[in-house]
Amino acid sequence: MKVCLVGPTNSGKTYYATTGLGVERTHDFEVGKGTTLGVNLDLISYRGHEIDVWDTGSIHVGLGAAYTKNSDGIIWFHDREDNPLPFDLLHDPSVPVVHVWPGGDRPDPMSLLLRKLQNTNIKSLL
Ligand SMILES: Nc1nc2c(ncn2[C@@H]2O[C@H](COP(=O)(O)OP(=O)(O)O)[C@@H](O)[C@H]2O)c(=O)[nH]1
Ligand SMILES: [Mg+2]
Repeated sequence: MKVCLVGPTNSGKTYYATTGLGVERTHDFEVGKGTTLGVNLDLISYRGHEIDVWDTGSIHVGLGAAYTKNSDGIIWFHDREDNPLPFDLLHDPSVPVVHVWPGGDRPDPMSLLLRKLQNTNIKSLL
């Protein structure tokens, strides 16, 4: 399954990908040391799901919107000013999006996304 992290620069995408998921990682991308170039890819095993995490860049966008194609889910990080995304999302409107707002306690966005995906799949079977 493919999950894309999108949002303006410094909204916490790479921080979440590197430290927020609480899973073993296949790579270590540097967080807080400059900006993501294009995209960071990581395959994680998360609560029994194999997930390709696409942590997109927001200054050096590279292929930008094209990274979001064929995502199963999107996690959209917002900053305090709620700056716009660096590129338009190219995703099917039926693909679930979880929004992450700065500060405070929040439920883990990846588990929220998995729950949304499960609900969508159940509905499609009914
Ligand atoms: N303590 C803490 N620092 C964060 C959090 N999210 C982002 N940061 C810090 O904010 C800066 C930018 O985060 P980063 O993940 O690189 O932003 P990106 O541009 O969206 O990938 C880094 O210095 C992070 O350490 C968070 O939830 N908690
Ligand atoms: Mg980044």
